[in-house]
Amino acid sequence: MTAPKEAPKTGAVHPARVFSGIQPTGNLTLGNYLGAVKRFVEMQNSGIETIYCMVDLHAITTWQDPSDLKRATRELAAGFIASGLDPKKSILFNQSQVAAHAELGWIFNCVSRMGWLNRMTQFKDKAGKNREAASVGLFAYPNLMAADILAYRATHVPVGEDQKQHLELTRDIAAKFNNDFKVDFFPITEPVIEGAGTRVMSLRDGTKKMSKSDPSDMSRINLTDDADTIAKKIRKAKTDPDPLPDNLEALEGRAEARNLINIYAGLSGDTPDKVIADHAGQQFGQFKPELAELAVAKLSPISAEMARLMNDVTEIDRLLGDGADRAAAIADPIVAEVYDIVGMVRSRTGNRHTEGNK
Ligand code: AQP
Repeated sequence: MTAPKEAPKTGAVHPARVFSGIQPTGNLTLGNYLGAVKRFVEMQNSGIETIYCMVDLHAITTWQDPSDLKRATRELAAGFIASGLDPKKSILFNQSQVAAHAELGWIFNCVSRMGWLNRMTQFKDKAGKNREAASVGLFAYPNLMAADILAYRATHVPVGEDQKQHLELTRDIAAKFNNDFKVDFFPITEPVIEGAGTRVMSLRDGTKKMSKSDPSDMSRINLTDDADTIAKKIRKAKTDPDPLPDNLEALEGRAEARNLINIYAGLSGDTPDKVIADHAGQQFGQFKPELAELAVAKLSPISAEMARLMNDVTEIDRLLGDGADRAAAIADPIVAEVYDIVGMVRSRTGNRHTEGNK
């Protein structure tokens, strides 16, 4: 992609800054990798300022065992670095170490509207039938996500297709804040949803997104899977008996087949059009081993590097602490200004937000 130079217009010019996050709720999946992490790396390498976060405060909107959460956070950091994120080029940290996220999240709880949150399909999906038992945090999740992004006045957010609605809400919150307080403070953030991997589907059901928390491990490829497991999951992936056609239109109604073509394209860097043209006429018995070989070639070095990094969690914690210091240095003054705009008196000696007081 070409590096964006500045944010979409709000009046004020905001320099381009990229923010995105992933929940440490289990193993990174191929969906997270193709839809998000691979894009994170491309944006980092295009020279824009990039900030990437393990959103542990988001993770606890559904139950997480505390020791599993710590391990998953460190493993996610290892997955980021093994996939090509460089802690010297990007700011990498876990959300709870930077208080500005929770602080701005509260402000946005007071800006955002119940009616807006009621329309969020992710809440409906995740809360299921028993909405009364869902945490308040799960309902307010998109407000905290808006805070994650806007605490850095980030202008561009690379995500998978499933996060589009939440990003629209982030734009609505930014616009309402600017309007309510008669300021031109927050940029109207641009989602970056590009490429073949923006919606990777379950290997067991081509109409459901591949997800870390799917009860079936066979539904997803984890970045920690070994070569045999990856090959087995692809071999057993649900498909249909027909051969591959020579164009994408002819895959209409064949969700599982379309998903495997997209995965191949995401991993190879080719377009789905080229992948289908190259494999036209093949049965899945032929196509699946080729896909498995490609997936193992791309993912095995990542899983090996993750395992190596996980041997030294002290170093991972050090990197996260360093990233959090750098993140706080950007976010704290922004949240200080927000508090001032909103009308909070900040007079405590040593208060990290006092500088923003006018
Ligand atoms: N299947 C997917 N295809 C493309 N992109 C995906 N992403 C997630 N699944 C797919 C993208 O990964 C980023 C991080 O997602 P997240 O962990 O914050 O939450 P999620 O979207 O809810 O991901 P999961 O895997 O489904 O997690 P759980 O199971 O914990 O809810 C986002 O950019 C997302 O678009």
